[in-house]
Amino acid sequence: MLDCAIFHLHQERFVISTQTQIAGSVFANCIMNASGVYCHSAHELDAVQQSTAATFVTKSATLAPRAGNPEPRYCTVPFGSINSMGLPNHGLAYYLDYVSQAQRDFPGKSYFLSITGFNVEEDLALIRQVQASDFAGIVELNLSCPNVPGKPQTGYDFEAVARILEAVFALYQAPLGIKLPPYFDLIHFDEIAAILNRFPLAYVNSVNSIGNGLCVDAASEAVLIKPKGGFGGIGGVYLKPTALANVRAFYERLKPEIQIIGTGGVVNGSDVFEHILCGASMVQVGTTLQEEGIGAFARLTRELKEIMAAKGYQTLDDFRGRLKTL
Ligand code: RRO
Repeated sequence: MLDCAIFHLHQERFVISTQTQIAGSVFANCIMNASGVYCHSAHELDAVQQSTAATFVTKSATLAPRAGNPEPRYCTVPFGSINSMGLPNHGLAYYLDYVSQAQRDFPGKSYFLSITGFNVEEDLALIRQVQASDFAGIVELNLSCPNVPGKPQTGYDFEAVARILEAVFALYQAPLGIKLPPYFDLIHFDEIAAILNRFPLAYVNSVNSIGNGLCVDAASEAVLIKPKGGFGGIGGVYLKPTALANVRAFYERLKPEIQIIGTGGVVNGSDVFEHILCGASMVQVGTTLQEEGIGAFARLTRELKEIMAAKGYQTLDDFRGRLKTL
């Protein structure tokens, strides 16, 4: 079993576990998909289910299905990816049905349902639909989609974040986390963390893609994706230092009840290790999963365990958050 592999190191037997917990739910592994990758259709979600991933998060669901932006809208670049998908999804009812079936098929497993509205009324309508269902997992409210023309990223409007969370938690008391955009200024970390600490959030997921980057093909002298004149969210290797900074900054500022999910720039087991060292309790994989496919979960888990074995760590608690400063 991958989640309790036995490593032989210096003649000693180590049982290495990558088990973790989010909002009281136990997961056998700490690596899962990032919303947007392998989670649009039942077929893709089945593949994540059948892999060594901890669990899955769905594509961010809106009230009604959306086709998203015109193609091409995703492109791989040497150090990552650019996307302007524009929230293509099958609508909340589709993902609620899928999770409901998964809950029946695998009792005891917990799933993440990502939702996003275009204003607070839509957020509340989504939440009411979740409440009216048999959903028993963790809701992730996406406050950071960078790719809907004319719609700003909510996470950069701190007053809007406060208003949304006040309205949402007045209605919903079950486990709920938020997906945030990357922040780049220490004062912004202080300000947004002070707001988030007022709410019973289960977790903060940092980070979404770096919004509105631009990748250019010099040969054709053109942009790589069609929507918004080529502007799109940047993922992959480019994202890792920013993602780690956000995980660390929130780990240092949020009350301990608010856990951190680390997302951004995970290519190998060391990247997963670094996210956890900075304070993450779960690590999500986007661009690498898109490029490598579902086998990425087993490889990343094996590589993380090899690092843990070499360092003599048996559980994530042995090193989570224990980043040293100089
Ligand atoms: O669908 C998208 O364009 C998208 C979303 Br909702 C998101 O949260 N992050 C991203 O990079 N793309």
